[in-house]
Amino acid sequence: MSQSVANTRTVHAVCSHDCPDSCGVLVTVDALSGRATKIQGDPSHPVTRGFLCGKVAKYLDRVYSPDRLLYPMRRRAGVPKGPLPQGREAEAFERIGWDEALDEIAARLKGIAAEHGPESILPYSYAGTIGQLGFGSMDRRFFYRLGASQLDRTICSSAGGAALTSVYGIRLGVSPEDFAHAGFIIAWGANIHGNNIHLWPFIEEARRHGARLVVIDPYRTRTAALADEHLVINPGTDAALALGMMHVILRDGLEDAEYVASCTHGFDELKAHALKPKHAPEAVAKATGIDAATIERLARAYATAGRNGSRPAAIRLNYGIQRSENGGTAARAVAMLPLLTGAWQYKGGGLQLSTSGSFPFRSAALQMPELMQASPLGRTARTINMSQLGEALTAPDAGVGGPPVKAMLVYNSNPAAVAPNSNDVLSGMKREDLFTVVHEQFFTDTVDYADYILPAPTFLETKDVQGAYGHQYVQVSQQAIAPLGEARNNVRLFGELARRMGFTEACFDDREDELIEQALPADHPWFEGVTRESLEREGHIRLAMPKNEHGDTLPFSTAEWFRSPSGKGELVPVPVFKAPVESRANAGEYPLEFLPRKADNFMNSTFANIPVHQRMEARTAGYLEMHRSDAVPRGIMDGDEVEIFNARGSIKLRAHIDGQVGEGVVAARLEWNKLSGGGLNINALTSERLTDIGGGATFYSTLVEVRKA
Ligand SMILES: Nc1nc2c(c(=O)[nH]1)N[C@H]1C(S)=C(S)[C@@H](COP(=O)(O)OP(=O)(O)OC[C@H]3O[C@@H](n4cnc5c(=O)[nH]c(N)nc54)[C@H](O)[C@@H]3O)O[C@H]1N2
Ligand SMILES: Nc1nc2c(c(=O)[nH]1)N[C@H]1C(S)=C(S)[C@@H](COP(=O)(O)OP(=O)(O)OC[C@H]3O[C@@H](n4cnc5c(=O)[nH]c(N)nc54)[C@H](O)[C@@H]3O)O[C@H]1N2
Ligand code: SF4
Ligand SMILES: [Mo]
Repeated sequence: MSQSVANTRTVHAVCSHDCPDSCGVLVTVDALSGRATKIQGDPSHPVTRGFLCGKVAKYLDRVYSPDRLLYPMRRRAGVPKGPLPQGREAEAFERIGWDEALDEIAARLKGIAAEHGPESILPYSYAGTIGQLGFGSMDRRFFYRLGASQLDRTICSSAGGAALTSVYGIRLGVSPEDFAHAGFIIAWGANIHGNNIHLWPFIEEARRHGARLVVIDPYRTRTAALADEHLVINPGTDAALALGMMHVILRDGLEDAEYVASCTHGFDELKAHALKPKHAPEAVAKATGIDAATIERLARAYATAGRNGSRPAAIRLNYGIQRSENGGTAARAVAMLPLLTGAWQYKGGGLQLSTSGSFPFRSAALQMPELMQASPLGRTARTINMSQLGEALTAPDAGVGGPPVKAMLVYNSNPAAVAPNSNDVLSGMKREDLFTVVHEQFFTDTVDYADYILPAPTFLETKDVQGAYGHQYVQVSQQAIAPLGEARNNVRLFGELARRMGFTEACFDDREDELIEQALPADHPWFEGVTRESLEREGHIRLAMPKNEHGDTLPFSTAEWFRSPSGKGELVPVPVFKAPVESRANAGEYPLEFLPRKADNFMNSTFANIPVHQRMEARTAGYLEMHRSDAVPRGIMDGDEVEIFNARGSIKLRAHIDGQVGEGVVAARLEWNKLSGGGLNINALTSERLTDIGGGATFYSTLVEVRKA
C-alpha cells in the first residue's frame, strides 16, 4: 500500500518492536530525498486507530539519530573488551567493508567449528524485531546448517506460554476490540497503559458503559493509578490469590456448571483442592498481602459479572506474573478462572495473555530445522537457555555439557543489558577467547564486547510480515526508506554469511518476498485470503477465525476451540502455590523484594540512548523507589544515594520515597549499563534461576538489601 501526494509517498509499515500492539504505521516519505518526514498510526487499523505510543511517535529521532551504527567495524588490535564511554565507542573499532567483514567472520567461525565443534558457536537473539523474517528465518537456517548450539528463547514469555498451552492447548485470547464489551476487567500483572497502550481505549469504552477496572500489581503503575481499584499484591503470590478466588467461587457455587461440564477436564479434583482451608481467603490474605474481605469481594464481582445479561468479566493477564519463580503455576491458576465462570461464552469475556496462537505462520518452512541433519554435526544440536547466558559463557561445559562457547553471534538483542545476573554475563563476554559478532542499530552495551559489529536497519528500512500477540491482524511491513549507511537486514546478513561458509543449499538465496510467501500457509482456514499480494494491497487483514451466529469470534466459548490433550480446558494437574525462594516468605540476609522493571518510555533496553526518550523517562532515571517504612529504619531519606546489593552484585541509585511500592518492595527500571551511575544496571542483581515450567527468566523474584551509600 503506497500512495503519492505531490512530492511525498505514504508507505504502510508495521512497528516491529516487542509489543503486543503490532501497530500499523504510515510513513510519509519525501519522494525526492527518500527521507521519512512523518510517522503516524494507521487510522484504518482497528486496533492502532491512528495513534502510536509515545516511544514510536518519536521514532524518526531514532531512525535518523547521529549515533546510528552505519558501517561494519572490527575491534582495533589491543583494545580490550569492556565498557566504552557512550558516544566514543567507535574509537575502539575501525571501519571495514562488508566483504572483508563477512570473509573474516566466516574464516573465524570455520576455524572455531573445526577446532571445538560447531556447537561451540552460539546464536543469541530475541525480539529486537518480531517480524517473521527478522525474528527467525534465514538466521535459523544458517545456524541449523552450521550445527551451532540452539538457543532456547526464554527471556520473556516462556513460562506464561507454557502455562496457557497446558490449560488450553493453544495461545488464543479475547480480542482487544471485545474488551469494550466487558463489565469487569482485571489487569493482572499487566501494565496496560505503559506496555500495551492500544488496549486502553477499549477499556475506557467499557468503563464508559459502567465497567470496573481492578489492577493486581505490587507496583503502582500508570495503569494502577488510573484504575478503579489497585490491589497491591506481594510479588510471586498470584497463584495463592487465584486459588483464593476459586475457593470463594466454588464454595458459593458461583461456577457455570454447564460450561464446566462441557468445556473442562479435572473439575472435581480442582474443586477439592481449592476448597482446602489453606485456600480460604483468610489464609490467602497472609501470603498475598490482600485482606480476606477484598478477596471475597473480588471473587464475587469477578464470578457474577456476565450473569443475567450483565457484561462479562475479562482478565488482561500479562507477563508480569510469570517472571517469577513459580510464575508458570501462577499463570496456569489465573488462566483457569474463566473456565470456572464460563466467561468465554460472552462477547468481551474471557482472558488475554497472548493471541500469538491465532497466527499459524509456517515457521518450520521459514526456519528449516531439518538443516541440522545436513550440518557437520549430523544430529540435533544441544540447546542453551538464553536466560542462563552467564553460566553458558563461564562454565567450562556451557552449563549443559559439550564444548565451551567459543563464538557468539548476537542480533535482535542486547544481552549485556537485559540478561539476568549480568556480572557473570559480562565477565563471560569479556573473555578474549570468545569471538563475538554483534549486528545492531546502535552502540549498545553488547557492542562494547564485540570483535566485529555489523549495521542493522530499523523497521522503516526493511520488508517483513508480522502477526501480533495482542490482536488478530496480519500485516505486511513495506520498506519505506533505503537502509541508512550500509545497514543490511537479518535476512541478507545470514544469507551472505551462509555463502561465505560454503553452504550451497538454494534456500540461502531466498529474499524477502519469497520468505513472506513461505511464511503464509496456503491451506489454513484462518489465513484464508491472506497472500503476499492481498497483504500488500490491504496493509492489514483480520484472520478468518471461526465466528458464532452473531458474527463474533469467541475463543473457548465451545469445546471445539480447545487444543489440549483432553480436548477441554485442563484443570489438572491442580496449581499448587509455593512461595518463591527469593521472596519475603524466605527472606534472610536480603530482606527486600526487588522489582527490576521496564520503563514506560523505553522498550526494554531499546530507546534508552535516545535523548527525547531519556527526557520522557527523566523522572525515573537513577531512582530506587522504596517505601517510607523501609527507608526510615535504614536511615535513608528521599534523594539519598543508596547501595542495592545481594550475593550476585551491587548497584548505586538514589532513593525515591514516592509511594509507588508497598512495604518490603523496592523497584528500579531498566537502563543501559553504560548510562547507569556505577556502570551496571539492575540486572547485576537478578538471578539465572528458572521458572517452574517453561524455563523462563525470574527477574521479579529477586531479594536485595539496601543501605545508605
Ligand atoms: N513501554 C514499554 N512497553 C513495553 C515494553 C517496555 O519495556 N516498555 N516491553 C515489551 C515487552 S518485551 C513485553 S514482554 C511486554 C510486557 O508487558 P507486561 O507483562 O505488562 O510487563 P511487565 O512490565 O514486566 O509486568 C507487568 C506488571 O507486572 C507487575 N508484577 C511484577 N511482579 C508481579 C507479581 O508477582 N504479581 C503481579 N500481579 N504483578 C507483578 C510489574 O510491577 C508490572 O507493572 O511489554 C512490552 N511493551
Ligand atoms: N531487569 C529486567 N530485565 C529484563 C526485562 C525486565 O523487565 N527487567 N525484560 C525482559 C524481557 S520481557 C525481554 S523481551 C528482554 C528483551 O531483551 P532484548 O530482546 O535484548 O530487547 P531490547 O533491549 O529491546 O534490545 C533489542 C535490540 O535489538 C536491536 N534490533 C532491533 N531491530 C533489529 C534488527 O532488525 N536486526 C538486528 N540485528 N538488531 C535489531 C535493537 O537495536 C536493540 O538493541 O529483556 C528482558 N530483560
Ligand atoms: S511499541 Fe507497541 S504501541 Fe508503540 S508503536 Fe510499536 S506496536 Fe504500537
Ligand atoms: Mo518481553
